[in-house]
Amino acid sequence: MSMFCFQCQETAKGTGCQVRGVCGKSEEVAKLQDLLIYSVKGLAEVVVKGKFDVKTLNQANHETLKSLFMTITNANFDEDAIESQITAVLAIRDGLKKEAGLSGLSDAGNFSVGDRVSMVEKAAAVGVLATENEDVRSLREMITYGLKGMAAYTHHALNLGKENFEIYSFIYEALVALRDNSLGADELVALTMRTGEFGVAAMALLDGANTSKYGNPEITSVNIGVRNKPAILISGHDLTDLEQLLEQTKGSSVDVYTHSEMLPAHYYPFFKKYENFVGNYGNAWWKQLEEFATFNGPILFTTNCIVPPRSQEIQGRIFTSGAAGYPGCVHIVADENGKKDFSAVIAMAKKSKAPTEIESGSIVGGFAHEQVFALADKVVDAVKSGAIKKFFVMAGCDGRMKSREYYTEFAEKLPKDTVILTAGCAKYRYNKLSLGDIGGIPRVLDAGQCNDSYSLALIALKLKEVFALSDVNELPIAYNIAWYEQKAVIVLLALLFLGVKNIHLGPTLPGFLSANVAKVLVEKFGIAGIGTVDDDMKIFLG
Ligand code: SF4
Ligand code: SF3
Repeated sequence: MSMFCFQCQETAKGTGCQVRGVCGKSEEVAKLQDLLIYSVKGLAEVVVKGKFDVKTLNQANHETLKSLFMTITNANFDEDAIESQITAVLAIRDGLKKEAGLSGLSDAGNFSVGDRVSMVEKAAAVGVLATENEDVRSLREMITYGLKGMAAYTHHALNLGKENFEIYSFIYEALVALRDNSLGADELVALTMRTGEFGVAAMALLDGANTSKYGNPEITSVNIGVRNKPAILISGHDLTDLEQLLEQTKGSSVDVYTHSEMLPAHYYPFFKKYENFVGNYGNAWWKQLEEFATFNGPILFTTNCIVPPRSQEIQGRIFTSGAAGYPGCVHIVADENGKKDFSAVIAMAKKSKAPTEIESGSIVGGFAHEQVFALADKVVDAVKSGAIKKFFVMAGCDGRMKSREYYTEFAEKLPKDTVILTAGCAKYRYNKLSLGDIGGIPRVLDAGQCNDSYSLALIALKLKEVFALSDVNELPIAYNIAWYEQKAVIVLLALLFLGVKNIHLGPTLPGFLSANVAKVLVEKFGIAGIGTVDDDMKIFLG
């Protein structure tokens, strides 16, 4: 076995990628990512043992977030970038260690590496399989993946100048706990719940950061066709990158289209003032190989999900920023004030052909918490009159497995008196179907990106209040969630922390769940997988 990774839904055979990632991650990248995680664990040990006040640790806090984020599935495939990040983390660790005069640290707090070869060698001993007990490994990894998702959302909030130091403290504490051999299954289950608690805090922080800067999402019709001008396609989740790109392209001959998880940017009032912000091109991340070929212009990845490009021509049109990276693609770095210079992207766009149209028409979204609260009377009346019988939360991720056709079929077969609440790129499985509306309320309500699952939780809590229920599980809401990468893990843990039970998770249960840990999730939280659409429909509606 040359590598081991089982952090995403597409992991090989459902158990682990051992030679090369199904995602395209090489053995070397996988190992460097393992070492980066080990390095931040060492940094966390120094922060915790040195009793540092996290409010004084800007560099350590921010680089910890970035490190965790870089290892999320499909975010960063660039060995050089990961190697530099390891070096940076170790330098911060050693500086703090010296400042606190710490000694007696574990290997993670002490180790040093030189060149790439020594890093890869070191990584072999510190990866996922370094934890021998299967159940402890399962819990440790579930928490680690939750931390990665939490770090991603916290990093986006940071880009908007918003921080919550309690989240940083928790991340350090959890990273240290992940190497504490005295902690057994019960303590790790408790830590899993606390991870969910801070997941809610991270999503709330990002929601506040986004809405305070860009306004509350509102019902918006988004064009999915094209117009005849050269253009830039922006993908990923970072709205500050979009803002800067729109500022730098406004009044020019270059249009900007969103792709995949950037679609919900159209719902924010702030971005509507840009005349060249014209629509959404394409679908969820996994269709990018074909869609980038017909887009014709440059593509900017602000975060995951990158699919390794098949041709040099397309690779040459891909730019990355933030935690994203791909070897051979230009990475745009922020200056000390967070400013990014996108002139190379814009210059390339000016020389490109306009996008080729692949579809036409529009899709509607923008049903985040405030917009739904504004419609609350209508929604409550529809529930009371029986016009709406049930809500289905179908948030999460999309992916390339054929078994995900289940979600399209499920959406199509749902009775006409049900409403889908969605967020994340999972929506692309049904957001272009004609599912109609119920008294003017569309049957697919898209709250936004995966982090906007927070909105769906707030909507559930609001309905619980309106109907004066004591338990969120008494609501006519069912959860049929699709997952792929680690942001979905933090969304799931957040929902569990909020007390949501009987979540169905598909298209397959995580490979990182050991049989015993899966049993705990089933018994304690009623977690289930998916079956056939017809069988599940009976379970959900029975
Ligand atoms: Fe495999 Fe997923 Fe890990 Fe990629 S991220 S190596 S596909 S488990
Ligand atoms: Fe999608 Fe990658 Fe998860 Fe933010 S873009 S939801 S998979």
